[in-house]
Amino acid sequence: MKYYVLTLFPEMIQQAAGASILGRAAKNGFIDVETVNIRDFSANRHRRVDDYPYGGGAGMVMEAEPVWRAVRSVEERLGHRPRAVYLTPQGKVLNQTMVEEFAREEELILLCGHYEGIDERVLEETVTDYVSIGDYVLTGGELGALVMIDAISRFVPGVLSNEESSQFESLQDNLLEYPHYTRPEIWHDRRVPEVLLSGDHRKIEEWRHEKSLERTRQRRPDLLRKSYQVICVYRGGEEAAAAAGLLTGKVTRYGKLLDFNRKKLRKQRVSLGKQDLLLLVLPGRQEEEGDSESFRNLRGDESPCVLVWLGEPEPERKKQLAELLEKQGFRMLAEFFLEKEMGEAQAGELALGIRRKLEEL
Ligand code: 6GU
Repeated sequence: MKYYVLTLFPEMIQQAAGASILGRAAKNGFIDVETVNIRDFSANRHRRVDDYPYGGGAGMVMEAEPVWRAVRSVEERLGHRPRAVYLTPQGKVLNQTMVEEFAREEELILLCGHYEGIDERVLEETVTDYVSIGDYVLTGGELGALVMIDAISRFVPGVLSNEESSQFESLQDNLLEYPHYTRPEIWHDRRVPEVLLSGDHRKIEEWRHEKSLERTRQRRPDLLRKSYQVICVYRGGEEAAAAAGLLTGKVTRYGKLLDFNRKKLRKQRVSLGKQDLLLLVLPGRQEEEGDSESFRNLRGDESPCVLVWLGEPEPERKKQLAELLEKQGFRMLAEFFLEKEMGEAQAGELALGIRRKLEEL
């Protein structure tokens, strides 16, 4: 990832981006943070880049021309126009899904304003994204740019070691992380929870999920409305089972996989709630048993539903299944069509697409 940070305070960026994990990542060539000093593009012999606001009022406004020239200098060197983010409290508040989406770019321009802001006209001509890092006001965009660089770089391959990277991200499920413990077993008369010493991995995972939910309820109840338990229902051969497992693991830490090749499962009622997401993975080629028969016992309560087809189904079948699911209480969020074999990268991309859809709810 290559970042171009347009700023009046390049030292501030270079200092922070040169240390710790970001510094190591830059040294090893996984990221590159280049600062572009907007003052170098001043049209003024005093290197001034700000002026009084039309209409009066307090403070100064950054002029359009130096900012425009600075952006153009990057675009001309690259030969294309990368996404250009303006850091501002008026932007969309940064979250993990946005971070992962930005991480898919090759280059990013991060434009830092100062004073009261930047002349609106150059923003209209150059900026593709407006990003805030929270609902408070900073003296400039630099800390916002650094927050973005830090959060995005964690998703650039090679930046984190295996030790540092967590396969499952806190916040991936819009849940807070469960509590952690290390030795000693007793400290200040406080014991490590018994279950963590049991060696029973299923029980441990269950306990952690419980604790995550409890903690989120206590500390960030606002997140729970955006948190979904993923129930992945699949039918079909090995490709379907593999795709379902891979995809579910990328969308959520705490998913449930239901193998609907098993007749017993198809016969019993499976009910989903409002905070459950149905992820239905199906081969495009029809099974002997029709969809209406296979899925008639699936019930939703306005539950969101994502269909993943492995291979293109008949249009008529697609329509009928969508109708059936809506009738049984599901809201169709999205439909995806894949080749038979799903790879890591494709699963990751699809998982991000699904989480983005969930966030739009
Ligand atoms: Cl990204 N910039 C500034 N100047 N203030 C902010 C911000 C960014 N995010 C929250 N407040």
